[in-house]
Amino acid sequence: MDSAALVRLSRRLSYILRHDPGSVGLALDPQGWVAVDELLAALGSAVSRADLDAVVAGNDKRRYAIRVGPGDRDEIRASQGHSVPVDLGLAAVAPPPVLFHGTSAAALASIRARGLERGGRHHVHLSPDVTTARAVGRRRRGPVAVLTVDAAAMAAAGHRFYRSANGVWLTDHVPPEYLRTS
Ligand code: HQG
Repeated sequence: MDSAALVRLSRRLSYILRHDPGSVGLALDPQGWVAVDELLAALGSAVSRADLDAVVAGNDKRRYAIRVGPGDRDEIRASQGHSVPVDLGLAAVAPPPVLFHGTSAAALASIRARGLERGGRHHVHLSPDVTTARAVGRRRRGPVAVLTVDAAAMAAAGHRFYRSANGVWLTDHVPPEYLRTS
């Protein structure tokens, strides 16, 4: 598979493993895992195990994880970003003092009023550095804004933080008082 085809496969995996496994007749287990051989069967003969491994290993954000599951069967899941109900089993951890969120400048008024909301995802996604946050914000139309989150104050107030396997920081909601424009 060439690199463009691998990117397309990654997008397709993201859709299946995060949002709609039923679209190809799959069901995830409660932690989001599905057997690799079942996934390959669902994807059809154009996708090989080597293609799948290339997407998992080569992915810029390490979006997918493969493990040896029960019965020695390889299993795959998305590391974060689900809209279907899954329990990733992440333990709450102390965050760094500040975290960042990249978004569209057009969303700022609403974010200042309501805080950062998780929308269709399970959590609000936060970045460990400004560069990553800016890249996340660039996915939106128009000018990008980067917000700084006072994670230390949030943690002190009892808000929980989680870190996904690929380094994305997750929390339920960021109230407006913990946000400032960077
Ligand atoms: C915005 C990608 C108005 C929020 C990235 C964001 C990330 C509000 C959008 C991951 C709001 C939701 C997640 C409020 C939040 N008013 N707008 N009160 N609260 N928003 O895609 O954080 O490529 O669900 O600022 O790298 O952009 O999928 O979240 O613009 O890690 O692996 O609502 O997606 O990873 O958008 O991105 P999203 P996100 P993947």
